[in-house]
Amino acid sequence: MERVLSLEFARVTEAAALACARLMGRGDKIAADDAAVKGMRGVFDTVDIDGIVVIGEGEMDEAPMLYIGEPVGNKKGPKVDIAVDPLEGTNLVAKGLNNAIAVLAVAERGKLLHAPDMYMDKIAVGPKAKGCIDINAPIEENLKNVAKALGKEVKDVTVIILERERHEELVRRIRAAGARIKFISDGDVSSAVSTALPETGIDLMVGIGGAPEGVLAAAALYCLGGDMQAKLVPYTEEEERRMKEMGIEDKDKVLQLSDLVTGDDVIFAATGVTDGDLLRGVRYMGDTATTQTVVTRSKTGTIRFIDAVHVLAKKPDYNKRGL
Ligand code: VTB
Repeated sequence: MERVLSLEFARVTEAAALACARLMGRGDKIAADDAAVKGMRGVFDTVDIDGIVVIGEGEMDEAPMLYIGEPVGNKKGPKVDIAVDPLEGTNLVAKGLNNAIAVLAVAERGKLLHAPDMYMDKIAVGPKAKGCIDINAPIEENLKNVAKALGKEVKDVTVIILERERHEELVRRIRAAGARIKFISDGDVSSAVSTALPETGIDLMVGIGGAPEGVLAAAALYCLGGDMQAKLVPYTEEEERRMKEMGIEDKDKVLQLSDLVTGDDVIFAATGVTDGDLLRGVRYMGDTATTQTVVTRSKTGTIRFIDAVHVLAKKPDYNKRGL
């Protein structure tokens, strides 16, 4: 992929964020998601790629846009696979809470796990703790190993985890081990990525979240030099069937970072919708709106934060009004 494409992908996530951020706090997560999808879809076709959505808004019959298998881009560029979540954290925007982002990842064709919409157990860390995690080991052991890799004690380690009943036992054990916990109500892509950026103060992400979100997080960690392991968690027979269809015979199979994403050229881009640990959200200044985006590319590992001022009068409608 041409390196200049990174900037194009930043434009795509910016468009999604601008389109849905107006709907912050309206209590309507469906409208917010729709707006983000339209914003993202609108810009994609101006990008010089021959892309296929492999992780998106759902199957073709469920989603009108950005469905799995949908071609995106103007076909004038490289053949790539694309994972998108135009609004990761629809509830967060609906309630005006922190950490909603618009996010995508791009890799060469066939290099992203085509994770279906089911749950995934995940553990993720930044570059300093790479190689020190084991999803099958007790959490106490992971905490010790991550603390050691980071040159601190377990009591100084901050773990980020989705606040869900299914994590009660895990939380009890993390507390007993003495580590710090930051709970999130949604948005485990941004939380996984935070582990790779020391200024966020987050050291370890654990717990069960969405599988598509897991692949997006893995793409970011792949670019940033972090680490992740995962296991699919199928709850129904249908999910089990879909897991097997993907060539994963056994739900206990540990997916390494390189099983989730691989290849020489992966790009990850995310724009803040609401303020968060990772990114500032969209701000409206009257005639303009500001966005903050992070873009990173596996080839170089450069992390670029892009602050943009958008002149709203010059934007297409779907970016102005959150339609
Ligand atoms: C997470 C989180 C998402 O779903 O993957 C979570 O990152 C997992 O599902 O923002 P449950 O909400 O069912 O626990 C979201 O919260 C929503 O897609």
